[in-house]
Amino acid sequence: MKIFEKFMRSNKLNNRRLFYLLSVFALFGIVSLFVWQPSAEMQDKNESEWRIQNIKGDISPNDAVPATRIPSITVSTNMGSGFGTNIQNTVNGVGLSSLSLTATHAATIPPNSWVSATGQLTGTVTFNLGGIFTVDSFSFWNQNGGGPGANGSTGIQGVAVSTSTDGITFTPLSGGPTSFAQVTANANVPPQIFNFTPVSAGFFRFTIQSNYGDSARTGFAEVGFNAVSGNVCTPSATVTEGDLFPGGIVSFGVSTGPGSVTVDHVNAGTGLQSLTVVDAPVNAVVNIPAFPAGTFNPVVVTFTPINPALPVSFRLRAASQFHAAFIDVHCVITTPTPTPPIP
Ligand SMILES: [Ca+2]
Repeated sequence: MKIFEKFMRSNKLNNRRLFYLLSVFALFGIVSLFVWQPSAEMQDKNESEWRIQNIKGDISPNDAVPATRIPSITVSTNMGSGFGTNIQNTVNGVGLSSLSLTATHAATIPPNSWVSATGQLTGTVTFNLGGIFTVDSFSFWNQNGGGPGANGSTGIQGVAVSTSTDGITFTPLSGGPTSFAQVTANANVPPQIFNFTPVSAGFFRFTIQSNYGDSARTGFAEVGFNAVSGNVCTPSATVTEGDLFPGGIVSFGVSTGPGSVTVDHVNAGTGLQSLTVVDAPVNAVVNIPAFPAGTFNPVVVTFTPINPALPVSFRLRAASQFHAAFIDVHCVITTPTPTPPIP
């Protein structure tokens, strides 16, 4: 427990804070008992000094959240997790000075950041936004000088960013970054903020290609995504009889959500055989996901306004073998008209 003793000597703590810190040590210690023990993995001096500090700056993920930061993101990776870290530490706000997209992040330590399993330097990290949002920027805090690698060498360098509406088919993010900056500072680090053309997305993915020299692990501290407020409309949908045998209206359940229309064939008959856009959509890019012909499962159609200040409308045609329905989708203007200045 050399690190603990060093930590205790170098900090003048009142009893209350000491109790808090000891509680954190106790909780974290159970998980990380083995990784903090001397071992072959720990012989790297830089990494063995990855220390517990700046806990005071951490906040609870349950704090109130500003409207623009997408609040409930889950994340997964194929790179494993090292040092007792958890990939959720990169989206839950722990380590941030506030739950905002401009907050600073504390020095990276195991409870507030994520590093890969040993040797897993590249791979993917996939963020599930918890719904379809129109996203026009994200804030990224790299693994910093807090460690485990010295001077932020564990941080992500080369990266490709892609997005998806269904979590299966990913498309490169137009105008997205191809690298993240190295962060040598180890306290109160501001984010890198990346702006891009608004994209309708339910998922973001980082395909990590390199780090800044740590031969053992790659990691980062936090990411936050900015949802464009006010222009993700929940449309109205009017269902009318289609162009096949009567019975189209009752064959399909139709519901709407933010930026989406869900079409669900009743659990009988021949199922959903085709789903198409009729004529050119007005002011929208419409995405119809692939689905197995004859499915009885809901199919979620998503759309993004081309100009968020203008109305959207388009018509879908859903069909089974014998019945069809037209679904007219409308969004009114959702961006408030600017108030003229008072003379
Ligand atoms: Ca964090």
